[in-house]
This record gives sequence, C-alpha cells and structure tokens, in this order.
Amino acid sequence: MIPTAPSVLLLIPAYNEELRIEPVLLNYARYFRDNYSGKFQLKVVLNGCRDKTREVVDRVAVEFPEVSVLEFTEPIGKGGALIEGLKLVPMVDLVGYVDADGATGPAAFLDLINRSDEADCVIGSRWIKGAVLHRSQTGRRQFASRVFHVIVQVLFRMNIRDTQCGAKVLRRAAVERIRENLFIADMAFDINLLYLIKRAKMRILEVPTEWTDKVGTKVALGKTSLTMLLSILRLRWIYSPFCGLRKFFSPIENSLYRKLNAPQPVPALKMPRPKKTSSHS
Ligand SMILES: Nc1nc2c(ncn2[C@@H]2O[C@H](COP(=O)(O)OP(=O)(O)O)[C@@H](O)[C@H]2O)c(=O)[nH]1
Ligand SMILES: [Mg+2]
Repeated sequence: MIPTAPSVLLLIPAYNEELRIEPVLLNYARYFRDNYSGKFQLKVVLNGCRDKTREVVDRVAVEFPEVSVLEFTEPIGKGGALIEGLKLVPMVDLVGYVDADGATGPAAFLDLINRSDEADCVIGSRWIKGAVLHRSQTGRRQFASRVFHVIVQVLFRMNIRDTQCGAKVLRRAAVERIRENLFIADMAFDINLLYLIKRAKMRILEVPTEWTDKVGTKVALGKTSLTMLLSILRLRWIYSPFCGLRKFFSPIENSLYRKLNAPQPVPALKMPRPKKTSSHS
C-alpha cells in the first residue's frame, strides 16, 4: 500500500452489461478498500443500455458509495463514454479505465497505478514478456487484432505492442493536455488517446498485465473492425499535411459511419489543430 497514494478515478464504459458488471464492481470496490490508501472512485459510464445495467450499478452503489454512474441517452459509443468520463479529471490525480467484463482484475489495475510515477500514461500489455493470459481471445479475434496492430504501426509508428488492452492509467496533467482533441467514439478510441500523448512527447509505459478474456463481447467483429479502420484513417488524415482536403470528403465519411451504424465521432474536434509536437506527422 502506498502511504500518500494519489486519488484515482476509474472509468468503466458499459453497454448492456447487466450480466457481467456486478461482480466486477464488487471486486474493485472491495479490493481498493482493502489495498489502496488513496481516494478511489469508480464511475460507470453508460449510454443507451436496453437492459438493467443501471439498476445493477445503482444497487452496488448503495453498499459502496465510491461507485457511481454517469448516463447518456445518445449512442456515444465506448470512446464517447470515455471522452465524457475524462471531463471529470480535474477532480483527481490519476484517471484510468477498464472494461466492464473483468478481463483486467483490480490487482492488475493497481499495478498500473503503482507505476504511474514512471510515465504520463501507463498501459497494460498482453503482448510483452511477463504478461499472464488466463484465457486468450478467439483465433479470429486475435487475427483481426494483429492485423489492426500492423496497420496502426504503419500509420502511426508508435511502437506500442498492445494498444487495445482495455486497461490504462493517465496522470491528470496528461489528460488535460490532450482531452480537447479526442474525438474517436468507437473502439479505436485508444489509438486517438495514445497518438495524442506521443505527439505531445509525453511518456507511455507498457506494463505486462494479467488478462482473462471473457465471453459476451460487445464487439461484432466485421462491423467493429471496419469502423475502427475508418476512424484511424480519419485520425491519420487529420494529422497529415492533407488535412485541408478533408472538408470535401467528410460527407462520405459521415455516411459510412451511418451505414455501419457506428457511434459518430465527437464533432467538437477543436480546430486549429494542436501545434506539431513530434517529428512524425
Ligand atoms: N458506454 C459504452 N460502453 C461500451 C459500448 N460498447 C462497448 N462498451 C464497453 O466497452 C468495453 C469493451 O467491450 P468488450 O465487449 O469487453 O470488448 P472486448 O473486451 O474487446 O471484447 C465493455 O465495458 C463494454 O461494455 C458503448 O456503445 N457504450
Ligand atoms: Mg472486454
């Protein structure tokens, strides 16, 4: 236990998670009460759930007031939910996020917090030495994720082994520097976040993590992969010298998002773009 531990806000984006979320919330709340001396808050960010996730979270919150909910009616997606949650960052020293399915347990999340003095952003990695995978993703999912990894590396040259692990911790100052330029609302949100951190020359540390893949994924592989591809191409384009041409193509982009029935990128991407801060643009 750290004696003067930083205050932590853990965000859990959740969509139709009534069957998976309750033990996760209980585990985290109990574990952090017993093992963490700093202030710990857990905020579940919901949008458009058609099941009883809200009721489940509210029930846990009665016993554990450190658990609370932020709810939106619009289909803002996982990324959109995290963008909203990150607006709460002025209240805390560290903010992190994990999936609602418990793939990352509280001890693995605390490992990331404990390394936060070494970097602006600490991310769990399933693909570096020392990682423990209790149950891996399906073969198809692993294949799609490795293809996505190669495309991300070619487009952004970030040299991060696992951009998609759902467990990340950031310092408040890091979030405040990039927050206004986050716009990817779908599952490719992490690329948006990591790329902005790299561009701002802040440090990202990959820590081997413990991971258990869970049944009941919200990822529909084909549609989600296409949406993520569209989003990272858009991100690359925005931070390229050809950014000015985008206005001619944005109606096409927008109609593609609609066809894919995907969460629309957050429109308030602030222009002008932030000053170039790294050699790779
Ligand atoms: N708020 C919100 N959360 C979402 C949405 N889609 C997925 N999530 C959450 O994002 C997290 C990752 O989804 P998950 O199914 O675990 O993906 P996987 O681990 O990559 O298979 C889970 O906590 C989901 O509930 C969404 O549209 N809105
Ligand atoms: Mg998951």
